[in-house]
Amino acid sequence: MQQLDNILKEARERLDAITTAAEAEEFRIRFLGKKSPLTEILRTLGSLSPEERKEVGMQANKARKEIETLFEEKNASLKAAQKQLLAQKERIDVTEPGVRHSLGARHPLTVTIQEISRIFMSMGYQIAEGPEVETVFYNFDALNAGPNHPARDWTDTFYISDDILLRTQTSPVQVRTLQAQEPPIRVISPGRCFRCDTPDATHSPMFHQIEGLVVGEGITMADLKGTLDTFAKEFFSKDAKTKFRPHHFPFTEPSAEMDVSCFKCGGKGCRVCKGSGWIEILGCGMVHPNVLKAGNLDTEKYTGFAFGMGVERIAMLRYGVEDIRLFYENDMRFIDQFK
Ligand code: 2NL
Repeated sequence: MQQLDNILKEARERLDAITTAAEAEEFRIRFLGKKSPLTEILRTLGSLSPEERKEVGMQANKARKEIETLFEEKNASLKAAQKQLLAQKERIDVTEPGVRHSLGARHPLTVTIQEISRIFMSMGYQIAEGPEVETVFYNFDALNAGPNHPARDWTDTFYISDDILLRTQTSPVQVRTLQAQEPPIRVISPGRCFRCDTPDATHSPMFHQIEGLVVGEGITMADLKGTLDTFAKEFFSKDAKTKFRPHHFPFTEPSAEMDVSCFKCGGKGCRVCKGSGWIEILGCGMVHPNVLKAGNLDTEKYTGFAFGMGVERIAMLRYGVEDIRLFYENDMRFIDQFK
């Protein structure tokens, strides 16, 4: 009986001190488990006299009930406390202001490409795209660049192997179009190009071009001039004037460069046009018969014109960007200005 009293007393004290589920489990094993002192006492009941057995048995069961009840109460209060803690920890303040995400902006090169594309699409052109990793055939041979043409030099071109390279212009896309489609053909090909240039304010080893190609029966230089003059008036201003200067490209004959009257000063001469009143915008010409042949076309039946312009150059002129490298830094303070 004294032992039972001691067990009860100890159990009460221990229960009071319990603060965690692990401690509670430890308690359960120690005071209510198979090897608890209480179980031990119940097991020795057989060695007692019938009166003692009755008395001790009753008291032992009473003690066990009390410990069980106290234990369950403790467990319940532990659970409640834990729930409270969790609720506190995971509390959400629905009145707290949200996190503002800043809106991105289209990149100025994307804006320029989309605007130029839109103008030509409105004239019935289709957009053609092609691989940036090209063959020497599509990048040079098919474009009438002779075997010793300086553009082929490995110091100017990123070669991947003897006959694979990073395209130096988007013309290979146009050659592929010539092979794949029957005239009449009207396509523009915007895309990335690569040349071995040391970066500076006006050079980047990766840059963008838009080329255009028109092939059909009876296409003349007058079509070229009318188309590109219309483009200049749409893109720069309806008052823009154009002029064509003779030039040389291997893939066109005759070839020309087109200047547009300065959109800043209107032709009087300023810093943008370096005092001349004119700004060089693109290169163009009548497609060389050798290029048409590379596209398996009958040069007696078909003629065409082509042009190419540098997207960075046009975007720099238009937005007054003084260093080409700004386009590639992805600094939102720069890009946000074109929203
Ligand atoms: C420039 C000059 C040019 C072409 C690109 C071309 C394409 C084919 C056939 C003939 Cl498939 N020509 N492209 C023609 C003339 C000029 O680009 O200064 N680009 C930045």
